Amino acid sequence: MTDFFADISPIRFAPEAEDDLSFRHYDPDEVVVGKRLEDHLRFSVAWWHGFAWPGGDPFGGQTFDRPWFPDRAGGDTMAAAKLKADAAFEMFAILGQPFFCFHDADIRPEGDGFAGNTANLEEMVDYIGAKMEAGGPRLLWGTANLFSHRRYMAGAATNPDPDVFAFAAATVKTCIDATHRLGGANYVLWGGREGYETLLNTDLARERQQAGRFLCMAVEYARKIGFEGAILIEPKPQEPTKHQYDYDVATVYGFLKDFGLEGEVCVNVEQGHAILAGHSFEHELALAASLGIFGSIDMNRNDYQSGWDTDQFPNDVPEVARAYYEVLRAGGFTTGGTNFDAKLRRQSLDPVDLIAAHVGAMDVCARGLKAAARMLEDGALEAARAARYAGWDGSDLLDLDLAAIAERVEEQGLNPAPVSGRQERLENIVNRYV
Ligand code: XLS
Ligand code: NI
Ligand code: NI
Repeated sequence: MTDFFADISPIRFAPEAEDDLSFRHYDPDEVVVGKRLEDHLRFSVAWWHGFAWPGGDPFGGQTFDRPWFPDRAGGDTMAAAKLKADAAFEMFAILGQPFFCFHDADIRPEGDGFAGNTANLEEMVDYIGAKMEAGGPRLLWGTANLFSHRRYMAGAATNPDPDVFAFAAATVKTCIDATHRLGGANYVLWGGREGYETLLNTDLARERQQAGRFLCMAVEYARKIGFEGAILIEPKPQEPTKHQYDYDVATVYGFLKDFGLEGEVCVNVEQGHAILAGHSFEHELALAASLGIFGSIDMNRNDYQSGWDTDQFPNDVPEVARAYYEVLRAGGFTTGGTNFDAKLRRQSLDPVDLIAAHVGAMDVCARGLKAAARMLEDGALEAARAARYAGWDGSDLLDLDLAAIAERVEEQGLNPAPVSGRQERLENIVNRYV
């Protein structure tokens, strides 16, 4: 037990409450299009931003004062990691969300090389596993941090040094093991530093081959040990390297096709990454669904003015509603969920800020999902879409060749008249619900 969240009681659904620590829109048991909200949204808390991030920015370091941070915990790094886990599970009990996510480096202290890291990870997996068995949330996904340590400064799988590739591959093995042991629903690989700063020192073709082989190895190993969860790539166009190899959903799909993994690996789409790539979140979700690779989401927004990954908690209901509309159209989550890969602003110092951030985000998502469900139930958007393409029903046009089409156009004297796209009317329909 810590006293970090000392006086904060479990958050309840209380739409009329006066305080800011109640859910006004998120009632886990409310049934929306045939499913409880909790089962639709599958909320997850990210260990790294909530408990490991010190509050730094490019101009200054740590602003948060957490008892498990090295400056307060003394030399016993394993005791500090356990204290951090205690606080995390105390927050989970307050929020009542069904899932969490972690990188190896979030939950275990840095060890002495690979063997030390692995021993620390295993000890922390036992510690966390016991808390999960005692009724804590489940693991949405695990992942490996292959980007913070200086050994990875030139990438992990795409590193010019094969020893770094080996260290990273061995580390991914331990992280898949950990995820499997904790019953994870997915395993995620985000590109980290898989990209480059300058072409002048980069063999792009070779690095891409290394990344492809690395991913094949991860998939083969996961299946070999009987891990049944989904394996997900998280696209991101830039940051930390200038050009990341997993730029966006379309790029990742091309990469998967190239290595024969399109049936094995899906995507974890992050809202902020979509924006960095110059897309909307809903575009990336719709594309992933249409390619059959939609897996899960990281629901954290970017500041539209900043041009970098600000990882803010969601607070824009119409934007969130448009995203969940695509999630619902795709049939909803199966193994995936809504992970808040979001961090506090660095001035939000108090433990209660962390709770309030998640409470607000869960409420925004609940409002968004309910609006999306009503839009879908209304049917007007889907009916308009179907009507727009109705001319294709029963058409054999795509089976013909150009000459046959030309003949037909002439024969039938085709002279198509333009039809309204009705965009404003459709936007007005959305506006009824958000
Ligand atoms: C970074 C990513 C990262 C992944 C997990 O921008 O969002 O946090 O979600 O490695
Ligand atoms: Ni991100
Ligand atoms: Ni993310």
